Amino acid sequence: MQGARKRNGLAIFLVVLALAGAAGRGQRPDGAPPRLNVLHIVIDDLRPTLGTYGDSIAKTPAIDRLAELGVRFDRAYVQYPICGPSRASFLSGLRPQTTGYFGWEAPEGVTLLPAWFRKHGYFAAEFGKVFHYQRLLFDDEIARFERREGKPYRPVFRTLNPPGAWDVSDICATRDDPDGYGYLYSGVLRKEDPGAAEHVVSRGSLRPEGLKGGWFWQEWAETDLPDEQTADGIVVRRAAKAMERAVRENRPFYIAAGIRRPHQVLAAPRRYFDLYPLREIPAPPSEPRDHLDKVPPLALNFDKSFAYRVYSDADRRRLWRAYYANVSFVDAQVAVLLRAVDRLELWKNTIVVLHSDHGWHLGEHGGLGNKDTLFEESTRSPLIIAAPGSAAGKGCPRPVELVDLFPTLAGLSGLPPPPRLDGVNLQPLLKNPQATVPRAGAVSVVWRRVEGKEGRGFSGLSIRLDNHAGPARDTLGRSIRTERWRYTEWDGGQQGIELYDMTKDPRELNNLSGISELADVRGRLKALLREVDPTAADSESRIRHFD
Ligand SMILES: [Ca+2]
Repeated sequence: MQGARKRNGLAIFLVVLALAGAAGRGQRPDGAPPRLNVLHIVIDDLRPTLGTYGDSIAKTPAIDRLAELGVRFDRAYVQYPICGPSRASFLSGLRPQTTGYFGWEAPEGVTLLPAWFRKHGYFAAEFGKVFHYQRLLFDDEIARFERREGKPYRPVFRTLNPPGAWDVSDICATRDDPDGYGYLYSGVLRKEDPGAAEHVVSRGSLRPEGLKGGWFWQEWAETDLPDEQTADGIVVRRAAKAMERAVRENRPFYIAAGIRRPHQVLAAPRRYFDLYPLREIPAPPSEPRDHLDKVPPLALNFDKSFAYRVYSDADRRRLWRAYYANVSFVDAQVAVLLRAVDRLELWKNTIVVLHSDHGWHLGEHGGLGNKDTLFEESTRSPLIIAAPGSAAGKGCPRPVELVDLFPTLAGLSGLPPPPRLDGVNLQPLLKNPQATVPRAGAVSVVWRRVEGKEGRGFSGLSIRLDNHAGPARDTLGRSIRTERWRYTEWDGGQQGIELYDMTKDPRELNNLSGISELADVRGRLKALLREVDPTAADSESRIRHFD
């Protein structure tokens, strides 16, 4: 009897174990197919300077390989070309102007992508910069304490995730991180970072005269660090280990790896700089200098009077070289993740998605640096999605938005969408990249404050306005990109309109908004902007939490 009871107990235990295993692999009781894992690779400030996007100089074999395994979206746009609001948007599936939230922390009262997967039984983990994080600055209590104690200063970071969004949230850059080198996340390789400084073998910077603040200050550094001792190298290796763990534990996973480069400082191991001899970096293409005459002042992130005074062509070639070097470094870190997917044989049941949080200016339009404009260089992101059953090695010409990621990843994984989302499910485009989607344009916005005869953006630099703006108020620039056109309104059009024919003028050098023959096109795009972004009809946009 006792033996039978034992055997029965063992049988029950084995059945429970089997059921638990089935549930753990994401198999649902209704016999639906197992849920797919998600590997979400978020790169910081990466414009599509990638081989697969047609850049003949970039050496990016890993990302090119990913594109061969999935669909490359050739017209993917961010909803806000600044880290914090962009990430808050694609991780909530809502536009900043829907939530009224344009800051660094997650919007309140919304469903977040990792939390949604977690709620549906997934193991959700982030490594590196996925949500934005906050550096506790020099006057932080800990830093003050360390300085008082004579200890070396190392920046302390904390994630701005809401509690409970992830099972594991490891930004790989904490003061006590056992692997160290997290401080290379620092915006600047400060003298106070002795560990960073001693690994820098060469450095350079561009500091434009007359432009205060760090907005146009471009800095790069060649280091002697092996990849695995860089912050991004640590991020991807920990993410790979987390995938291993989830597989071992039979849990479907949503794992996000946030790679910090090519964000400033453009610090990467020297061998990546060696891939790009300066003599092989071409001079940037010239621009008609008068093209800015037709550009509204708020479209730039500096005053027009600075145009063509910021960087020389020689400066820009050095900057491009550093950017390319960092892109190849990033590519090598992506390779670590893809090798883990190979090794764990995960391609059959895993979605791999890669994109940036926005683009980056490298001196276009009279010397723009950074982001925070509505031009193509700032708003366009690479986006590659490789999912089981998706088309492989195809490019998709349809305009899509990062806010589409939430419904797409949920749909691919067999999860219901949360009740409130702004994006559309891109699954039809993954099957057939030439299919049509429910909307025909991608919308991006930026904030500007206007006061008196001046405007300001994130950079804080004063912009003289053509039209007197009156009392201080917050406004938005809103831009819609279709396959052929880009149409942009500043302050509902009061501060100017732009219209570019992107097929004939991909560098946006000829603003056609004043051409009367195109009045119909302009009117159609104005209506389409309001259709995709209903808040555009409301000139008094809700703008909260900006500081
Ligand atoms: Ca960024």
